[in-house]
Amino acid sequence: MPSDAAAKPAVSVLGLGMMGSALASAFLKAGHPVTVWNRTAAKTGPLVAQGARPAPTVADAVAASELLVLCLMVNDQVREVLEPVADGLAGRTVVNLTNGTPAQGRALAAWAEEHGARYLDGGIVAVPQMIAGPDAFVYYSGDRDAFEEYEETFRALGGARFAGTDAGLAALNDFALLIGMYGQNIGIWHAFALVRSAGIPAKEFAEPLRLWLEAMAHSIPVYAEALDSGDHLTDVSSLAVNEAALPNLLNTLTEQGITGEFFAPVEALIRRAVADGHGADGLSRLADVLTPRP
Ligand code: FVH
Repeated sequence: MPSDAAAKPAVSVLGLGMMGSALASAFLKAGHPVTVWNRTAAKTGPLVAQGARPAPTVADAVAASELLVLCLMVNDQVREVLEPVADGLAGRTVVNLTNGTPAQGRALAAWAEEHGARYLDGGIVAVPQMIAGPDAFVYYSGDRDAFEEYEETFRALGGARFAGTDAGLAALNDFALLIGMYGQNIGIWHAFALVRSAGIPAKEFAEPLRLWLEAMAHSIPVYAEALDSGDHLTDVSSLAVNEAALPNLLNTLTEQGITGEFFAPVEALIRRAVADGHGADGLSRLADVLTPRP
């Protein structure tokens, strides 16, 4: 342990699943005194071997550190776990890195503040193996003073991004990234299903797919500029040309025995945008079709 360990804030990590264990381990490696609690106590073992102090009860974990980091499966469990020790939360900072909706984050913030605690909701943009590495980052939202006080501590996990004082914003940003990922992944699964239907090994197709998606990722800032300016006119690929091509894409899928149930709504969205007079615009216009304004 580094010699400045005593100077670093103590952290209690509650919830030692795959992610909670990675968080606790990263805090330990950064030299923080770490106390750990988990419903199934056996999971504290590997962290105790790394230098963590086991807390037999939630109350012990809350008493041990002013900074409490929770990483459970869902937010209902956060409330279940903290409710019995609510009186001990005054003066603590609760950082909830459990997956949940923005509304749940706001409700937990209000509840924690009622009990005299500062609250930060978090969205972890990493898998456990990425924690503390260069590509990991976490969104935080809620109490700005708490974020600023512990920002350096949070950097033990990876990048620390403050999303705003509205406690719901960390979850909202996190889900926006996850939605981008799931959308891209579902395209990838269709692509593999299609080549496999023609007997092409997935391995052979992986490289062209990777190259194409990497090239297309360059569109992200172009889309952002169009969305922020409201000018979606394109010299790349119009909605009209996509409207004409999409039936062929759908027919190719179904002719190869692959369901078109994911792409049919995509075709419908494009058709609606063209019918609304946006045929000359680029694909970024679809964000407006998804969120119709009054
Ligand atoms: N793993 C990942 O890649 C993602 C990356 C992004 C963030 N997510 C979120 O992190 C939360 C925890 O995920 P996890 O991967 O650590 O999940 P598990 O390994 O299944 O651990 C779950 C922990 O929750 C505890 N737990 C479950 N139910 C209760 C309860 N009723 N009371 C108290 N604790 C509970 C469980 O305890 P135990 O089963 O070991 O006793 C684990 O500690 C999650 O929100 C992800 O969406 C991870």
